[in-house]
Amino acid sequence: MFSLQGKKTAVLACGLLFGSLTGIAQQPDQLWGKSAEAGTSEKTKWFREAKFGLFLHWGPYAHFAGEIRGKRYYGISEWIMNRDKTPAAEYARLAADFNPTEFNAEEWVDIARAAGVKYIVLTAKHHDGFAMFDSKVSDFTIVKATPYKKDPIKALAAACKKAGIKLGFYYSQFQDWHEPNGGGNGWDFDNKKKDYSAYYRGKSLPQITELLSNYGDLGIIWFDTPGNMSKEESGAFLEKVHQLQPDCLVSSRVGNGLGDFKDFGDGEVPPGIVKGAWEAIFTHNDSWGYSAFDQNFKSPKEIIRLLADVASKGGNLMMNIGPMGNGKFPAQSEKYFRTTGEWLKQNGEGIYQTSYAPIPPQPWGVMTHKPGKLYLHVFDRPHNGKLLIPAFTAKAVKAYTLAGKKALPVQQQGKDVWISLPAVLPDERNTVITVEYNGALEEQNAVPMVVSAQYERTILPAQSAVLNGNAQTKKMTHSYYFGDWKHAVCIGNLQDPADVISYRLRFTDPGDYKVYLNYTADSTNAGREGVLELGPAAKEAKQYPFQVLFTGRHDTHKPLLFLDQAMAVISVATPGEWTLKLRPLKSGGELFKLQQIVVEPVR
Ligand code: FHN
Repeated sequence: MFSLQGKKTAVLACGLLFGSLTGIAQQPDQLWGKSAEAGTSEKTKWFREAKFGLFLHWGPYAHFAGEIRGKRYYGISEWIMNRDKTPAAEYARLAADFNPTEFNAEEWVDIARAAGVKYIVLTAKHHDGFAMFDSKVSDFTIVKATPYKKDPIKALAAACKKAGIKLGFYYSQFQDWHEPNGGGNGWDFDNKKKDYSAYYRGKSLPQITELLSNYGDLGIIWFDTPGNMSKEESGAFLEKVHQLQPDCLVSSRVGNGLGDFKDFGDGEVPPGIVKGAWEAIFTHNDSWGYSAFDQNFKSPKEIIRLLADVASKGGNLMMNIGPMGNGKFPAQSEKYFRTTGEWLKQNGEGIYQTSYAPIPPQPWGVMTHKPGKLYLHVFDRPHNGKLLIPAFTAKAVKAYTLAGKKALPVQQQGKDVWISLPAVLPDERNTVITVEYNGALEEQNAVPMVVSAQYERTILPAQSAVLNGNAQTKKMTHSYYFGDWKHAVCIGNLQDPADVISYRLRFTDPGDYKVYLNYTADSTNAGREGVLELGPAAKEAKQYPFQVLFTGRHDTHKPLLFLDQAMAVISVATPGEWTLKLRPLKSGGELFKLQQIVVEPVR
């Protein structure tokens, strides 16, 4: 039976979210929803083109800001009631102090518009059961249970309509810690006695009806944590939304493989291209709701690069802000989102309405694509200023910086396109270069990975390896405090000498390179021996045996430590193709969990 207690809850919620996603690297053509067209239907067009959304987690937890009943809780702040096991009646008493007198919907939408987001999703009801809108079916609402007395969602809907920004509502359809029959609160209410269907009939479905009836046209209903809902129950929510507003999209977290678009795990970017309508969801710091103790705000550079990375894989980035209890955005959120928007004003053409890159990521950055135009998102300038695009099957015509339209010299030799960069990148966060081409730019997957002395290091990620035998990619999910999930794609299951992983490398510069394995290993792995084999493709490889070191035990609720262990120094005499292979030396337990291989030029 479903039981949600403290930390376990988050694991379970996450398990539900992540369970169906294992092996995503092997599912590039994944579609979702009720029909095969769901991920690519006309209905999702606006969403697929939007690329950047704003998530807002706002409720009484913003007023508590990580501290309740004299106790501080680090980690995601919207879970404070659950972590504290605050009795529902007492939480309601404390929530009565939530009075966001400084909330101004026009100001929020002004920031959203300046940030360049195309849609906003606000928590209408989170797991604490508190409705941030005027609901007739519950008294636990901002209108009836706080001195604020107004409906902020009404104001937000009006401001979004005026600004032409799509509005969506987050709604926790299963977890409701305020209600005896809602999911999640086992500290007040006996889980065994719960009648979930009474809850759906009495509160969730009627509130969904209110949201879809009273706030104009909605872009999205963003369901979350479906718990142990049956397929019929998830389907009833989906149908209710589609019946009331046929164009409104439903998130995949309605459960049971349903929904109009796919959401990946919190803080997760899929390792490669994913086709169809999907979203990566991140929060600006590490908490969704406002926490006074969380200062880990992503810089504009981090947001801009993340946005480009997600777009290069074909998806949207929905980035969250946790407004404060008084109704204002944290100062850093407002500032860094506005700065991101300034970058988008100049470079939005390379983000909005683009599709995934036909060419894999390069040491200098990632790419997005429109017919006839390839957008290079350059994060790192090669030291010699010569940027290489390999596997370019079309004819490059011209190249220029998207911001300022400064022409750049282009040379093409077969499928290699070389672009000469200015001495200093105009935008060190992400300089976008447009390459216009004639002909067809074909999707390329099996391209050797460029390794060059022109960068400080080249990363060979787990997801780019060719796997043999039992080798498998695995997602290692972990958190720091609580619910602030991080994910590392790793290669595991290397148990036997036949479990080999390999990479094709293309060295563009001669010289010496140091090779590091970046892995995590527990006591069952430590002491195992492996061998790295490296050599020019046409010649016999040299072997570099190694022994695995202990780095720590994997615990979902603790930081996961990865070690960079130097394994080999190689001398590359002439540019050309090399092969890298890695395997256990003998049969036995798993070698380690390998996150990436790092190749660093020796200076
Ligand atoms: O439990 C929630 C969490 O509080 C937050 O709302 C996130 C946002 O995606 N969703 C759930 C956990 O995945």
